[in-house]
Amino acid sequence: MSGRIHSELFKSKVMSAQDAAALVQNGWNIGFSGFTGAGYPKEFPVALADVINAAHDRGEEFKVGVWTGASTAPELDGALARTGGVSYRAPYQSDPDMRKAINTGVTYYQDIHLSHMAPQVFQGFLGPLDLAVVEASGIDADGNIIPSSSVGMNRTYLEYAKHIIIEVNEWQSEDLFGMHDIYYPIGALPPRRAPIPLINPGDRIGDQVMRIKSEKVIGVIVTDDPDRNSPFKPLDDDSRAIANNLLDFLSNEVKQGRLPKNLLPLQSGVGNIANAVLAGLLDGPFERLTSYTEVIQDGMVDLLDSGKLTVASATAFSLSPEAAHRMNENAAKYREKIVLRPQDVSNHPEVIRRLGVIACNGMIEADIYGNVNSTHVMGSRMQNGIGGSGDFTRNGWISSFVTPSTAKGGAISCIVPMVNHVDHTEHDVQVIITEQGLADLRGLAPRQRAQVIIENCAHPDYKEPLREYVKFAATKANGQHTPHDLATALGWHVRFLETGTMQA
Ligand code: 0RQ
Repeated sequence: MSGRIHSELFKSKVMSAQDAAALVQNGWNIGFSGFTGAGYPKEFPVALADVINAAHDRGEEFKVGVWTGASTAPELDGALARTGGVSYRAPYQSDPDMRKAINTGVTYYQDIHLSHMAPQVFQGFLGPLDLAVVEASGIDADGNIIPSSSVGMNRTYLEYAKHIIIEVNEWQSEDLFGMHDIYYPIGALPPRRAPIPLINPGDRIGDQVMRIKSEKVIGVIVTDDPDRNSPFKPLDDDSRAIANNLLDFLSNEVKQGRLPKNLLPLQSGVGNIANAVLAGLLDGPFERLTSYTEVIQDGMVDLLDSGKLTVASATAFSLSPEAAHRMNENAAKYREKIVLRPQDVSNHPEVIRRLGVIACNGMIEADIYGNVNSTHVMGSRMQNGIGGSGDFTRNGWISSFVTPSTAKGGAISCIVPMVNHVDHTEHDVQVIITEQGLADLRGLAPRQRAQVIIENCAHPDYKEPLREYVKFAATKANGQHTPHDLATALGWHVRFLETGTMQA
């Protein structure tokens, strides 16, 4: 029996993952914990995949809807996607097998802003939730859940679901207790919604544990499995150049008096470039930094260790194995400086706007007028999803996007005449950064933006073709505000699909 379960009632509900999975019925919607590979249930989804496969082998239909906080791991998204039994998936994923299920048309995917997921569930927009399966680092004597390495959608799913299964994971540090801040009033519906009383990134405004109705709990599973902690790639020259361009820009903002010396709360997306930006901050001139973001990755933990970052607010970790080990060993120390919140608080538009968050996210491509595509490859294929990038971009003090100027060995320009899908419109995007340079779009009209984006950000191989497009579009366009030649605007993508390169 696990020493992490302090409630007698819940001790009596311990069962195997297989027995728990056998309780699921065809057609159920299941809300799983998990955000960027942290705090997702590890054994139940694999057991559920076996149940689905066995039903399919018998020739029976068995499909489930899969709701999460954000991306999970091969044991959850991967295992379930491979069954072909996921009918619906929301809101963010990055698993190769789930991506395949979506792009082959097996799974319907709804790419919802992460801050919208909880309100949409409570508003009833996504239908009923039959089951919540949530990882915990423990259950206290009163039957409350002590969260693990992510909070994400857990509070919402535990409240909204008809049934609950808890995975108590002994791999997670017990010292995570006290790191979480579960703010309940945010679940209220209009007209009972009230302002969120969060003034500084590190403020604690809620509970340390999540309350549940014990009668809804149909099973408790005990596990001892690590999170999906992927190592970061070593920093390459492009990532370093992109990071330096952003840091120079921020230094100049301080010089111009538009930002205080310790900047404003930072949000940084996931991935290697974001980590390079954080590494750059470690060597940079800024002190007493704060962060109001959704994921805490290695670079942020290093910044906390160095004392350059005083506090980090997020909803989850996204750590390398080495940093996860460090976190597990030292959670009691880190919980003084780290707050993990539900994703509808970490990503709340009003809070982000009021705190003045500096947003920096990755993108697939941008067009010459400043529209950004974060999600689609060549018009139709889903990569990951919008995640929290929209929450932070529209509401940030400064909203920036980073990408290498080319992809696939130079066959693709990440600066194109027209994006093949728009996630972030020209109205929201203020700064675009590649290894070539930085385009500051603030105060510029579309035709002015085209000039700085092409000259500062495009790869030398694509600069002249982009300049030619601008000239040609001006002769064909039916207006000179955002001149386009609709017949050729997506021609570069078409050429890539037909020939394997955007180069003429
Ligand atoms: O393809 O996987 O086949 O190698 O796209 O590109 O360069 O590895 O970049 O991992 O930083 O991801 C936008 C996807 C960038 C990410 C995106 C191909 C490229 C590669 C991945 P391969 P990289 P990254 C916080 C905020 C949305 C969510 C978000 C993302 C693959 O940043 O998901 O911001 N953002 N959330 O070759 C065709 C192009 C391409 C291209 C790159 N122009 N055309 N393919 N690729 N550029 C986190 C959360 O919200 C949880």
